[in-house]
Amino acid sequence: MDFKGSDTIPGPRTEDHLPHTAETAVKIVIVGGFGVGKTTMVGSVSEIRPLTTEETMTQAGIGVDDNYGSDTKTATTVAMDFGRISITDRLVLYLFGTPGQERFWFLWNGLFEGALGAVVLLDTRRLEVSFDVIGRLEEKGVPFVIAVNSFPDAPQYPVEELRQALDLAPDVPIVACDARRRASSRDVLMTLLRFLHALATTKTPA
Ligand SMILES: Nc1nc2c(ncn2[C@@H]2O[C@H](COP(=O)(O)OP(=O)(O)O)[C@@H](O)[C@H]2O)c(=O)[nH]1
Ligand SMILES: [Mg+2]
Repeated sequence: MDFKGSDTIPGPRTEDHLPHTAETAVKIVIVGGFGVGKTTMVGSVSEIRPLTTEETMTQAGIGVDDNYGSDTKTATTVAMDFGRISITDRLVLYLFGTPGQERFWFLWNGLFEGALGAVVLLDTRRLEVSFDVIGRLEEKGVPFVIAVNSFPDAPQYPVEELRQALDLAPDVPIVACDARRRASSRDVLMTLLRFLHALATTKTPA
């Protein structure tokens, strides 16, 4: 696969059908703690109307779901988000947003089945909500990139400080993003694809 031709990315599609030229479908998971922007990212970047399973937070979720910094959030994803984006006419990404809450971790095994890579969304006001998620990905051997979401009052750390705080390998890409913007979300996915491409290239014996 060659992702260098990213300047030829087609504009947003509105139709639901795949181009007949689509040859490669890649599964990508979007993960992170509660309220970091997973549903927002899948929604902003998807060319099909995203499937989202949201449920109004009930009394039962109070004290269980850590919703610090997301006081205005009244719905939480209980199953997952699903979307699709065509990178080129030939390459299609299927996006699976997965719940960060610990009580939904039983879903993770199936969700990582066949996943080529992951995006970990980060809210720098609550770094700790993504620690476990990152540990899980490392355990499962799923390559990932870190996307730091631009929440207005979130502290800004130098990249290397973040890398240290999250105990990340030196090659894991860390990028800033605004999950509400399609172009920004797509940039994150392109960063992941380039990273996967680089990994595949270095792992293949010459
Ligand atoms: N300022 C800002 N707000 C965001 C961004 N991404 C998501 N949000 C907001 O954060 C809240 C939680 O986002 P959501 O996608 O539901 O989080 P999820 O629990 O990870 O699915 C929503 O009110 C979003 O509008 C971002 O990049 N910047
Ligand atoms: Mg959600």
